[in-house]
Parts: sequence; C-alpha cells; structure tokens
Amino acid sequence: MSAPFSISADFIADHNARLDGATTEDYHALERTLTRRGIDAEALVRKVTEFGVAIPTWGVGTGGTRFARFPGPGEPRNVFEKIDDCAVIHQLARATPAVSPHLPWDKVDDNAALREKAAAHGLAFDAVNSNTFQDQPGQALSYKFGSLSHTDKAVRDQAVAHNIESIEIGRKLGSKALTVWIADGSNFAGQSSLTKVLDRYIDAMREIVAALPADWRVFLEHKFFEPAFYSTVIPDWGTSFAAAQELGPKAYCLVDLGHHAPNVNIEQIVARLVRFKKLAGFHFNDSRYGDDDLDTGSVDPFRLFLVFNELIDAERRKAEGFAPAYMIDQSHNVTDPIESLMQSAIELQRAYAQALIVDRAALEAAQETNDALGAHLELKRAFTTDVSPLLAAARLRTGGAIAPIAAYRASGYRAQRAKERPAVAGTSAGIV
Ligand SMILES: [Mn+2]
Repeated sequence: MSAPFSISADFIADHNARLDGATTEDYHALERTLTRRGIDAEALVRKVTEFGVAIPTWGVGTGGTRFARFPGPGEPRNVFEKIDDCAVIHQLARATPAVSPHLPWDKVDDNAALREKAAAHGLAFDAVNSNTFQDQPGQALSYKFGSLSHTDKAVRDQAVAHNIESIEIGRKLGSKALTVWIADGSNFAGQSSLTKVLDRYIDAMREIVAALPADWRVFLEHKFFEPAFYSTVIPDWGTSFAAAQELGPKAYCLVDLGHHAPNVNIEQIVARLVRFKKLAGFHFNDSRYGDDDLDTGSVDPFRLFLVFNELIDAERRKAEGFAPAYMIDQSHNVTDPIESLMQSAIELQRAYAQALIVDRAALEAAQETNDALGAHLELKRAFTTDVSPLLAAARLRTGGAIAPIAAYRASGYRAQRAKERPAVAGTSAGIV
C-alpha cells in the first residue's frame, strides 16, 4: 500500500513564494499604521502565533440537519483519518494545535497509538466530550427519556459510568478536561418535574466530579432548546453557573455561542463568568436565529470581537482562575469541512488580534468620564482595522500557507483522499 497523500513543505513554500511580495507590502503598511498608534506589530504577530483553538474530531466530517446529511467525498472513516484531516488544517492555517475527541465515536483499542499519531502531527488532545444524547449499538438502557437526569437510577448510573470511562480514555490521550452536554429535557408542559430533573442531574454530576483526576476540570455546557423543545435541564448560563457552584472548584461553565436565545448579550455573560471565576471556555460557531451550526464569524464578527474584547480585558488584568479552553463547534453542511475549519480558526485569530489592539487606557478613560461615544469609538477603531496582513505574517513565519484555502484547493488533497477513502456506511458526525 502506498503512503497516504500529504501536502509537502515544498508545495507550501512555492505557494507562499507567489504571494510573499504583496503580503509583505501589506504587512509593512499595517505595521506603520499600528506604530502611529503606539502598537508593536511584531509583538502582535507573536501573540497570534501563540493562539490556538481545538478542532472537534467530528467537525472534519460533513455535518447534517435533522432532515438530511449530504456526505462529501473522501470523508474520514475513523478517528485516525480524522487526525489526518485535523493535521492538514493545522499545517496550512497554524491555529489549531489541539483536537477534541468525542466518545464513544472516537473509541479505539490503542489510545497510545492515537496519541502518538496526533503528536507526530504536532497535535495534542483537548477536552474530551461524552455522549449520552444517543443510544449506541448494544447499549443496555436507552437515553430516550434522558441520561444524567433520567427518572430511572439505572439509566443515570449508566450515563455516569460512560462519563467516567470518557475521563479514563481522556487521561490516556493527555486531556485535562471533560465536557458534559446532556440532551435531557422535555417536550410537554408537565412531562417532567422541573425541580427533580435538576436534583438528579446535580447528584449524578457529583459522581462524575468525584472521578476527576486532581488536575482535571469539568465543563458544563448549557443549551436552551433542542433536541428538547419545551424545556432543557441546563438551559442557560444561570443554571449552569449555579450547578457549577454546587459541584465545586473543578466545575466550570462552557459558553457555546449558539446556545443562547437570539439577541442575548453573550459578551456580558462572558464577563460575568470571568468575574465569578467559572468560565470554562468556548464552543465557537455563529448563528442567525436559534441554531448553533454556522461557521464562526460568518454572521456577526462584531459579536465575536466583543467576546474577545472581554477575554483580552480579563487576560490583561490577570483575572484569577482565567484559563479558557477554545474549541470550534459547528456543523458543515454545504462546505468542505477542512476549508470551513481553517477559515473559522482564522476568524478567531482575527477577533483575537483586533481585541489586542484596543487602546485599553483610552477605553478606560472614556468609560470613567462617561464618554459613551468615545468609548464605543475605541472599540470600533480596533474592530475596523484590517489585521489580515498580520495573520498572514503569523502563518508565514510558522510554516503555514499565506492563503490556506487557496493552497488547500491547489493541493488536490480532497481528491486524493476521495481515492484513498471509499465511503462507508455509518460515518459519525454530530452536532452538540
Ligand atoms: Mn457545543
């Protein structure tokens, strides 16, 4: 068998050589602009090269809606092939040095081999995601009516055992966190006791928290609707926060950008969770209505920037316990997932870089003197600065591609993989 296709460093160097002249020119122009504002462009490039967001393993497969899934060619058929695709994303865009696995989809016999393969591509394992929102083949008890909050203790025990097994697998992969999202909820008023479901959830979570290694954290993910449409057990950041408080110092609240009611002020939630030392991190995506599936930064890049503005503020003032984990969580239905994930990672770097160039002293001065418009204009000045040349410079200096999507398309990667990976039934892809 011939070795699987890979994109060579020479190919990337040739791609970059064609674009280097214009990119360098644009970078110097931006550098001059930033220098006038007292900002060190080189320091910014270094910060951007250090930024990293995890890719969820399921993200490299085509997603789907509850109506249909339209698989693309050459989709990864197992977690080892998913790692190959994650590696290409990181090779070209240089912003995704970690992978977030989903269990039991990514369960393998040899976790050491999986960890080694990822490490060979420069990839580490970030938070492990458990799955009690669907039944697996051969599973003893069904999650149809819930998991950690189920009325039947035997079902709750099964869900707890799965989460504890996920921690064990995560340890072998080098992860340090477990993300728990449950699909538990109800579709009818009166279907379940709104009080008892939360009691049962917290009791079950206590057992999971007790099984965490000393240096691990657990991330509670809330979602206000779907798949349950009348109520969910952990619908909002308030419930998530209160549960995390009860569960103790290892429990934190995860913010999935799509898991809020429309128009909710997410950046304020972020500021609150930082204030209460309970911010776990993020699942990044974008949405127009009530979905959680669109590509990061594709609908409302200003909101994304405002979230990062709060994060940079927390970082600058060294907020206690501030160590957010970043993951992309979106469903790619009409794009090549590799392209979407590269672009999403770049949008995150963009929001990060824009937030870094906010003049914090000027912003604070405007706030303290009640100069409402002046304060707003400080944010707008950063947000409207095109930092693209800076992001390209960061990629160029770390061996990535100046234009990752163009390079990816020219490489023929997808067509090669399509030959190597004939489609199989039952390829896992999911959305949480
Ligand atoms: Mn999520």
